[in-house]
Amino acid sequence: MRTQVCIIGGGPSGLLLSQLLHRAGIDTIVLERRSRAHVLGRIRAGVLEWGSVELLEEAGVAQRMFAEGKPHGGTYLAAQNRGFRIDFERHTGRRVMVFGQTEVTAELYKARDAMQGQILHEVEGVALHDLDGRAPFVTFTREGREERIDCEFIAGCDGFHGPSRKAIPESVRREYERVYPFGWLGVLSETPPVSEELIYANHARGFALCSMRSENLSRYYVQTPADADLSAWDDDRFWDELRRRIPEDAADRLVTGPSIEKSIAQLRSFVSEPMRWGRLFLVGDAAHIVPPTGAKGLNLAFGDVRYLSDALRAYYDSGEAAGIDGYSETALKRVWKSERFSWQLTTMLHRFPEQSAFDQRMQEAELEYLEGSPAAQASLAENYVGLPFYSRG
Ligand code: RFL
Ligand code: PHB
Repeated sequence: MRTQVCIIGGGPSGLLLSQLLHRAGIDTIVLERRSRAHVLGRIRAGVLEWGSVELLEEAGVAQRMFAEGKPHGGTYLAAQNRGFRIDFERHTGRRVMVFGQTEVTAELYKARDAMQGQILHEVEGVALHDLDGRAPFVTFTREGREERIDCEFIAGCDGFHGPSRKAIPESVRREYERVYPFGWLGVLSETPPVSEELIYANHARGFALCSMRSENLSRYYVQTPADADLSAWDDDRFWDELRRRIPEDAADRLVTGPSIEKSIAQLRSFVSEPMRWGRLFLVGDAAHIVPPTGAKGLNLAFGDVRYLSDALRAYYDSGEAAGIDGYSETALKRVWKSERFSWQLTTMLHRFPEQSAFDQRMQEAELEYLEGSPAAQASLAENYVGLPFYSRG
């Protein structure tokens, strides 16, 4: 097989890149290790920056998002039962869109199918070759047969555990990492959300988050120790714990019900540099991970997709290579700013096992400062709704 851009990974990054390139007349093949049902069964992100919304619009997959998604003009932060609101619209003139990653991915699959996009599922043993030459290729096994795709570029959209990042020689790669000493236990339930907007709660028992997918689908999280055992968390224990950590008025309103999904995610900050090596470009979670506290992971991934699709379009339209040559540097600037924001919000809102009395006071002071300072609120809002693309800073 032959294509212009071979895309490894059929998650949101790989599918969106494939869709945008296809609309620009650039041929792609997507290789995905899992079945489509498995990819669509993963419950992940819920909040899209407006820049992500616009990119999905440009890709022609925004119709259902605009019909069913909910724009949010602010969010609540709470500490020890007291809450205050950060008004995104007042501080930035912008909003975010609450619409699940699962739905975004489903819409992307539909659009790729409608355009006869090639997505090969359940491929095994994907390996990348000759990345530093002019003729890279990818090998893999499908239905027991060895196959090969020759291409001009490879986009590594294969998430944190995929093979693409590791195909960059260790002598070239630099990795930066912080693993947090806790995880998030997430529950999805067919119940009305407790609040119209999200609630991020700092509490002595640990962080909690109230989010949602629709009028009758809620997504809640509580901080757990890093080694927490999912089987020890039945629904009753989860709801009890959540109720204790959120402001009393919200706890009184909370409607509980059976969980329809429950999982634990470890929290991590991670960046691998560079994001380009030869003819390979890393995109999304393959290159960087943020803790979910700032709702940045999927949005950062889509930011990479925007930079890379612009760069490849310019290259194929007019031979202009500045975009692809500068991809890593341009993308990393925005990545590090989102890493900073996600780390800072995580540090401000979670209980750390080794937290000293001093650390505790710092957290309280930071939250009080935020509550009282329009400048601090504007800064949080600016980061939460999404930093600009192609800015000079
Ligand atoms: P993905 O989604 O991991 O997709 C990678 C795909 O590559 C496939 N793959 C392979 N394919 C072929 N060969 C191989 N050897 C392969 N190895 C892997 C995988 O099967 C998969 O289909 O990465 P991508 O596309 O870069 O997308 C990134 C996002 O999924 C991720 O950043 C977000 O989900 C993070 N995230 C959030 N981001 C937000 O912007 N807002 C949020 O509110 C938000 N909440 C979250 C989150 C992530 C969470 N978890 C579980 C980590 C909440 C949670 C709980
Ligand atoms: C979610 O709805 O899953 C969600 C929302 C906000 C976050 C993280 C996750 O910061």
